[in-house]
Amino acid sequence: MEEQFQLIATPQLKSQLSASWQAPSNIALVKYWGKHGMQLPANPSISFTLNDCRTITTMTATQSEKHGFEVLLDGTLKPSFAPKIEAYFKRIEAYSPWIKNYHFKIETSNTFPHSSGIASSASSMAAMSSCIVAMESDLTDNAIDKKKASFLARLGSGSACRSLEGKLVVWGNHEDTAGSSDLYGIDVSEKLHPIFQDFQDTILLVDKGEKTVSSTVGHELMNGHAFAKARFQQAHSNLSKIKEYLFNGDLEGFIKITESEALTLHSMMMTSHPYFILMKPNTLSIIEEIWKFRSRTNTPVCFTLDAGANVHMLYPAAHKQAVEELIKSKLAQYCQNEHYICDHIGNGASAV
Ligand code: 2P0
Repeated sequence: MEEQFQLIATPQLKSQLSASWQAPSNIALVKYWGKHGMQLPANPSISFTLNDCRTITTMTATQSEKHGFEVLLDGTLKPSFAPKIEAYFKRIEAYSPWIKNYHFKIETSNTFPHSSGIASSASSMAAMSSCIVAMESDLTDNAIDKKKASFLARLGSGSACRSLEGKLVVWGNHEDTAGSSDLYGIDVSEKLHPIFQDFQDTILLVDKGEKTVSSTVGHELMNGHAFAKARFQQAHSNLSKIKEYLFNGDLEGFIKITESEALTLHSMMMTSHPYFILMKPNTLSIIEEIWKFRSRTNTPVCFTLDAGANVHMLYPAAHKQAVEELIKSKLAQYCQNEHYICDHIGNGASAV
């Protein structure tokens, strides 16, 4: 299967190549937590593609005897990014061997604050993979292959493969999802009900610091986890259910699965060995306020969590004002410096 992404003939090299792409972050509804082999997910996941939280990357490749790269964030050299990018280049080299003949300058910037607790790995790996695929298309004269961009992004960071397309993406083999694959994300937004098309994601920044446990370690702790088998099965059935709700416009069903998935993700962390907690007291205070508000006003707003303390509030655009009032009056006080980011569903990666 992987072979389909291997470049067969060595293309005629050009002395210089360049590409500029942007890619957004995404928020999982059914969570990826656990992996095996070369970045293969233990269970399928589904996510909304975001719009405003993006990474913009320009890559310039100069033909060289020696492969290498330098990476700049907002114009400043970032040697600390090197190990992750080095590992990425090593993994993708089998599929795009021409990269070995170039030195890369990687210039990147994020639209969201660097230290916001929002992971930039999904958007940055998706943006970088888009650049690689765009340069490859320049070399081979083939059309830009977004599926390959998703495949390469996965090798950089699993969830990144869901950031190429909008608005709703499934990653991982799933019986009920035609065309689904462990190797790349697929766009399933064609049937997305209108009520979800303009969904908002307001990210309440409870903790902007570095996480105490990385996602990579968290994934590893699912190996041998006492509840792993049941959890992976549950993700398959939750994915079938949530797709049905997303396609037929069932907000109530959507809320149930989304919130349960967030709490299940964190309960896996709390029951792994070693165990850990990424939620903060303010995370729970916000969740309680959202539940109180929903039962008082019937507003279809729910929460989800990433691997961190921040809370993502999901709701239809029609309820923007009511939710904004709730945030200002009750929730902002639980955020670091009262900071939150307003985002919404978007369309994935594109050239800039
Ligand atoms: C997700 N997360 O589905 C889940 C839910 C966080 C919580 O995928 O090791 O950065 O690079 O493949 O993709 C975060 O893990 O992990 C993640 P790697 P990744 O979005």
